[in-house]
Amino acid sequence: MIESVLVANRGEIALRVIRGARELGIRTIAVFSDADRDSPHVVHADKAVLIGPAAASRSYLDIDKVLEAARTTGAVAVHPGYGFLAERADFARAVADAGLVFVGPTAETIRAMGDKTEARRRMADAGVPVVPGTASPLGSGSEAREVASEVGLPVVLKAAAGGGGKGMRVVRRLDEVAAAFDAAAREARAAFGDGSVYVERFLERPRHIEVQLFGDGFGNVVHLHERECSIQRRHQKLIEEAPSSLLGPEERRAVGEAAVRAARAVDYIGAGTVEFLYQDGEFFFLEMNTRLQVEHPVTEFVTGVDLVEWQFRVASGEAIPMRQSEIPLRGHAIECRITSESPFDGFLPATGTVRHLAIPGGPGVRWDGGIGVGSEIGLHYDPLLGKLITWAPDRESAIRRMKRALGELTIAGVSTCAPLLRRIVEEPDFLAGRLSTAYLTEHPELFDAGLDDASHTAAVAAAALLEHERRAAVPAPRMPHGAVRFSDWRAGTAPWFAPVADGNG
Ligand code: MV4
Repeated sequence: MIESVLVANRGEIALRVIRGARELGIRTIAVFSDADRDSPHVVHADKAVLIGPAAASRSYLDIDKVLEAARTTGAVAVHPGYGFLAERADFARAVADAGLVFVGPTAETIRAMGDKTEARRRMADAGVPVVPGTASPLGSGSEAREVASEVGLPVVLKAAAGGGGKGMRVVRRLDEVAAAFDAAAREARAAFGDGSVYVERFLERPRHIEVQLFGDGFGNVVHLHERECSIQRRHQKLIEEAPSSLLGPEERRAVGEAAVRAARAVDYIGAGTVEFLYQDGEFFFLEMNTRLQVEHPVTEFVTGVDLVEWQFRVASGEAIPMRQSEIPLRGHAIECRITSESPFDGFLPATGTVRHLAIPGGPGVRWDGGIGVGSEIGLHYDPLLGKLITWAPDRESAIRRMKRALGELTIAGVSTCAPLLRRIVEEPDFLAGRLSTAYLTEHPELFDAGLDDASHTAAVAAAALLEHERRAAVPAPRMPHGAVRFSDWRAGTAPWFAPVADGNG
């Protein structure tokens, strides 16, 4: 087993990786920016190195600073987490060139899968179904038009260097294809420094299915079943689950086998994910992500596998400890991403200091967070504060458990998307599993600020506490604000009106 690891990340994923490493007896080294001096990932690591100012470009994205920290601390491995440098082939190469172990696939695999047209070619060659479209970047607007008339409208133009929905352009009329191609190429050059654009047939209401993969470099490649991530907003996932409620055993086997073929085609080592679009009984390869994903805990819940442990084992030269047939699929898991965004205010990024934190617990509940009381939430980094994950024997009970857990969650001091999540887990289409990537745009009513929105809750709570203090002439007990609903409120009946002396505070 590797002796030490530098975790080149921050927030909840840095903490998740540090926890996994510590369980294996691996010495952990955190890196941090000026903005993260007191962050949980810094506190939990054996050692922490300040690598620069708050701006990510001068700290978490600075390859030289990260490698320098690895050198001065004697780290033997580097775990990139997700985001930041995780899918930068030049970083994986630099880590290897410095004589360190990169906990992830080879630089060549990362490079090949980062080029979305090369990925399509490699997958098609390996017999993995891809969305009908071009196998290489388009040369001109008129070529784009020709391809569009062959594959049929609507089509989508995508940046070859993009991914994750960045720079996508849907075109519904043949006479608009050429102009859209020019605009997409310009945008791609500005965003990625590479203007290559390709075309695919556009699927209108697909579901997003992704398969968790693992390879070990000894010829063993397994999948750990699928996740469904159909509840997204502007390509940001909000809720993920495992397994998908729409696949039968036969389709599950087929999509798993296709993902394994995909991984074998690129000699995949470590944890990876193949994304598919599923529509009308057919699935198509979309992208391959060469990292551990945000939503990996739902897979851990239903398989019982610790994916970070497997990453460290494989990076240490061990084989995958299970055969395909031994990987369980048990029950159902759901993950809600808790972000510092105001859902009823156009998802405006929210800032503030975390003043109070109540973390849900109990059977089948997991919290992967990266904040503590006193954490200052700014605008320098991704708004993900933490993830709430629940498991139960079936989907319905996992959702019931999520409802209960969301009710226990309080993050005071910064607005979060939790109030929207509380609505989704009660919405009939979500409960029935009627999901698609268009779910949120098809449910605008979820975004109506209603009587139970955050500011009403806060106002009612404040009024109730003031009244309590006035009547009782004792300090008011703390109260989980997630439990307060305007519509439930009755003077004198809520639990926080019980006398403090009874121990109900
Ligand atoms: C598509 C598509 C429909 N047809 N490609 C968005 C994220 C990026 N990974 C690819 N995306 C899509 N590609 C074709 N040919 C629809 C989407 C898409 C989507 C995909 C997954 C999850 C949510 C989505 C939301 C809107 C669009």
